[in-house]
Amino acid sequence: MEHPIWFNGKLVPYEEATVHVLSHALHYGSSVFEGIRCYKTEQKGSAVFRLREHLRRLIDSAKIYRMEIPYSLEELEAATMETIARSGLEACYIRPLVFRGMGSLGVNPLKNRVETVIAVWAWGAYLGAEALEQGVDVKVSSWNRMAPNTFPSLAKAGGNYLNAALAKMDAVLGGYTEGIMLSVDGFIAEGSGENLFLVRDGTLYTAPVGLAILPGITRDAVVTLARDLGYTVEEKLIPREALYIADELFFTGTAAEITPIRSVDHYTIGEGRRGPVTKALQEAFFDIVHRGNDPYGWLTPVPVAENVA
Ligand code: PPE
Repeated sequence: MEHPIWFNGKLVPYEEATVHVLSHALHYGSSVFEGIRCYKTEQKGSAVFRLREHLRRLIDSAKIYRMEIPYSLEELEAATMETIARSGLEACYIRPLVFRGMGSLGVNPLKNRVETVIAVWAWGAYLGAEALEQGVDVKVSSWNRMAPNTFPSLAKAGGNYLNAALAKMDAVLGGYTEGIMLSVDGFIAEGSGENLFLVRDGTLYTAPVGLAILPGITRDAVVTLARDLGYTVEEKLIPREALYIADELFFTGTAAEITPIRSVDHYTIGEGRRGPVTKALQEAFFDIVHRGNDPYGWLTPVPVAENVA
C-alpha cells in the first residue's frame, strides 16, 4: 500500500503525505474525492477505466463546494498517470482527494487552502472474493439517503460518507454485507458505496439521479452495455417491496464492479445466485476491463514508468 502519493503538485514518499490536525476537512468533512480503477488488460496493458469522467466528476464535486482546484483536468490526468506508473502496480485503485486544509477554523471554509492528493493502492474485490459469482446478502438500511436540498448528492463529498458509514455499520453489525438505502420518500436509492439495479422480466430498473444517489460512472456504463445487449433500462421510482420480488438485483460501482445480490432482508432473490442478466453484463464489462476490448473508448492506457516526466 505504501506507494508515492501525488500531493499538491508533486510525488512525495508515502510517509510524507501528511496533514495538520487543524485541517478544515477533519473538523467539517470538507473534502471531495474519486475512486477509479486501473486494470491490467490483456490487450492494452495497464489501463484506467473512464478516467476523464471520474476527473470531471471530481471537478464538478469541487465546484459545488466552491473549491478551486489549482490544476486543470489535463494536469490531473497526467498526475494520475504519473502516480500509477511510479507505483509499479499493474492494477490498482486510484483515490484523488481534494480537501480544505489549513486556514482559520470555523465553518466558513472560504479562506482555507484547497489541497489536492492522488493516491493509489492494490484493492481486490470490494464486497468479498466470492461476491462477484455468489452474490451478497444485504438489508434495507434503517438510514435513508439525504433529503433533496440538504447534502448535494451529485458531489462525491467526504461528508456524504457519514451517512453511508451509518448504513454500512448497521448492515455489517447485523451480519449483512451491505445496506440498501431508501430515499426520504421510501424509494430505493443505492448502497453505501454502490448504485443498484433491479431486473424483472428482462427489463432493468434503477433509481433516477434526482433521488439523492451518486450518478455512478459504472451505472452509466452498465446502462450503455445493457441497452447494447438489447435490454430495456428504465430510471424510475422503485418501491421497497419491488426488491423482494425481483428476478435479479446487483450493485454497480468502481470498487464493487458488478456484484450480484442474492438476498435482501432474508428474502431470496430469484434463484438465490447470480442471474443470467447480471452474468451477461459482467461478461460484457470484464471483456472491456480485463481483456481490453474497448469499443466505447473507456480505457486510457498507462504509459510505462520511463516515459513519464
Ligand atoms: N454510490 C455511492 C454512494 C458510491 O460511493 C459509489 C462509488 C457509487 C454509487 C458508484 O459510483 P461509480 O464508482 O462512479 O460507479 N463508491 C466508491 C467508494 C467506495 C469506498 O468504499 O470508498 C468506489 O466504488 O470507488
